[in-house]
Amino acid sequence: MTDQAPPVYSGPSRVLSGVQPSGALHLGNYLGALVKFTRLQHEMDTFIFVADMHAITVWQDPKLLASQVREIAAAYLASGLDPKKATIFPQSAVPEHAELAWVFNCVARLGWLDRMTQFKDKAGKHKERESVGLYTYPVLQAADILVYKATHVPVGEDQRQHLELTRDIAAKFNHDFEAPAFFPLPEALTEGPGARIMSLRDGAAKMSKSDPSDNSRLNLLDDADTIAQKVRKARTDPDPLPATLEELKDRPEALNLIGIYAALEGRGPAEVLTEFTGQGFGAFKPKLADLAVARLGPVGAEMRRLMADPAEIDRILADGAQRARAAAAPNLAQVKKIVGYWGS
Ligand code: AQP
Repeated sequence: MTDQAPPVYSGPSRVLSGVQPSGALHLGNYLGALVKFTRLQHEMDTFIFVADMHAITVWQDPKLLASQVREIAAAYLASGLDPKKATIFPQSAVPEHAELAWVFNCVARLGWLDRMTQFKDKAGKHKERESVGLYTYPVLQAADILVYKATHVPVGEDQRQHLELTRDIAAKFNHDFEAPAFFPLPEALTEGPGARIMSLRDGAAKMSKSDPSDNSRLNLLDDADTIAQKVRKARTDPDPLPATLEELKDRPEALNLIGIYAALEGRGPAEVLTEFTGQGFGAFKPKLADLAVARLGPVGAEMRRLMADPAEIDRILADGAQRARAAAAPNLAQVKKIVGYWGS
């Protein structure tokens, strides 16, 4: 008798990812996520959402939320997402995400969520004061992905652990409900330059929208002078740049700036280092500032142009939401049947 190989998911390849409308988009979001979305839309069926349900896990001003959603949509479009190729939509406009999240809340184990480092980082010392939503955020994330049976998820390195949880939830659902290979085990696409851009003020902290210091990040909507000033003020050290990356091991701020330069130019960091070996930051920073302005300036300008016509952004989002619902609804209907809901 031979052991039978477990069945493997055989549906089509699909990309899903999103960004929260929780503040100004920065270089980390751009390189870690947006640039990848734009590339992947030419390779696979692509769904990109604005994660407004995730955003409200921490307080968001209701008067601003809808315009923040439009701003993220504008950033997607300005980065090169084509609404005819990719389905672009607000998460809250597709209720199937929340419905599947409830099922997954009953599949995921408390012990799995207790291990999530992002919750620990965001909650800090006072986790009992945080919303329940912030705690179960990775479960909703699993539903976001699996309601489309997405197979590939382009994200920054910080999201890797959440993707592992998504795989665990998919595998446990398939196993518990005896629905082998019903859900795919999605792959995190984290590789590539820009997967982990660090703060300009602290080489040990990631660049983040919620960092209270605006000088810690380059925002997509910063003007050229602001970008140049932030790069000039970026924390560094007095030593010249060495010949090898190995020698930057204990100089996280310097390593970060080299990494940013490399990611913006689409080169490897070792190659960039070779070009600047022996030079100090007085010489390197103006070159980095020029490069950042050249890359981010046109994206910011296009975002401003798009945001001047909110009705057109709303039209794109409404169309995307309709297409997303059409893709999600049959999968959710199957889940209801598998779970055994009344009337399914
Ligand atoms: N510093 C980063 N380097 C590379 N990628 C990053 N991403 C975020 N920060 C970096 C990636 O951007 C995508 C969208 O992130 P998000 O808005 O969903 O939430 P986040 O990861 O929590 O991003 P922020 O900017 O740090 O927001 P706040 O401060 O609100 O939590 C994801 O793919 C993420 O990996």
